[in-house]
Amino acid sequence: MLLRLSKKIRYVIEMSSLYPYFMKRLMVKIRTFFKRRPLYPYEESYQFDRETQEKLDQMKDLIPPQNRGDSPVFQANWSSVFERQRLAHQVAESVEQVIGRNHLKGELNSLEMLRNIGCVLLQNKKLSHKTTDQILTYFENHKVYPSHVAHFTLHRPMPKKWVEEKEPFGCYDIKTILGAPHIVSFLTDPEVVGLVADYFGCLPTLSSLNLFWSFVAKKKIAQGSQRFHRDVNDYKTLTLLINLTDTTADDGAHAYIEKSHDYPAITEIFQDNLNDTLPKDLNPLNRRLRADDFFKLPLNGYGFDRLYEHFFRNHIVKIYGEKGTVVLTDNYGIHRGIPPQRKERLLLWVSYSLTAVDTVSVSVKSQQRIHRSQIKTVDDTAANRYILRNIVDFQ
Ligand SMILES: O=C(O)CCC(=O)C(=O)O
Ligand SMILES: [Fe+2]
Repeated sequence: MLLRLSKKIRYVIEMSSLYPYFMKRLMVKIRTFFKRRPLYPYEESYQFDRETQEKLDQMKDLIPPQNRGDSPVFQANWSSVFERQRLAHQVAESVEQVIGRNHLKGELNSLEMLRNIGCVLLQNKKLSHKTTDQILTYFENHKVYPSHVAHFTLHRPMPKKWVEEKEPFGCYDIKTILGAPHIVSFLTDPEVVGLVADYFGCLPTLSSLNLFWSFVAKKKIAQGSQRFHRDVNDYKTLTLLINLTDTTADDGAHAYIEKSHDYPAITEIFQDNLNDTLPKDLNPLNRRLRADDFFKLPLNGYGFDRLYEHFFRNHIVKIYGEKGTVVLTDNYGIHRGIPPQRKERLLLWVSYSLTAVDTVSVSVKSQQRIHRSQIKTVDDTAANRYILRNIVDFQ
């Protein structure tokens, strides 16, 4: 009884640096509940070009709404990692049946690496310094939202120097991101999309696009997504992380627990005997932990950093590198951003999933897309219209 109480108290304390993060989300929910207008450019609901809409309608006949990430009743609370895997297969098969794969093919070594480890450095996709510098200059001249993603902001965008004094993160909305040079064409890179499609077993949907600053940590405390967690947006997700500033281990690295992305992989690194030395107050259950328990932790796995360190210390990799470095990760695997100590970091993320839309999953209005007439570098193909439908209006 006493132990249980002490565990709860410990968890509450452990979570304290996450309260501002959860508080902001709660405030956004309250705003939405009271029908306050979003503070970012938005659309009431996405309308798609006719061909894409027809395909989505066919998918509706094959996939029940609770398994479709673009439906408000989508259930991301699968009962186990095995259930998630089973649903992933089912949904991918249906998407494949409707959309096909368009002969896209990824590189085999990278696919192996993704499957075995959960993340891979895409060396041949590295952006040149000239490209990253042009992108950086563009963003330095735009105001930022004092938020980690634009649709969770509680304020309108403001000058970066104001935001960096007070906030751990600052970000841009989709319209601003896509207005930057070079970014759009990267999103439909056939090798990257092919790799994602091979991993999923179907053509992906671009489900989330974000570009944000991680500012130098004020009190050296990890905030929000700088604590270990899983991203649980769909039955399968992959995220491209593209550094737009130079990063080092202490300045802008992303930490990933190798092999934590699926069950067969985690069993390769899970050591039962580490239960023997696990401090009692770190154990969330009253029994020895098993590998599959690491997929069932509450709050998307937030708040268990010391538990992960105990079991997986030797498998936490820090991913960093020169500006332009591109990494593809299965972000269901346990990961975090490391709070920068001396130098801020600008990171572009591009998430692909089976059917999910990130704003639908958090019940806020979708960010405004860019119109196809504003992007000259992307081919107007059926595949591109489907993949990019949440960020580009092809009507
Ligand atoms: O900042 C990072 O490297 C990770 C961000 C992240 O995990 C998230 O936003 O969910
Ligand atoms: Fe994350």
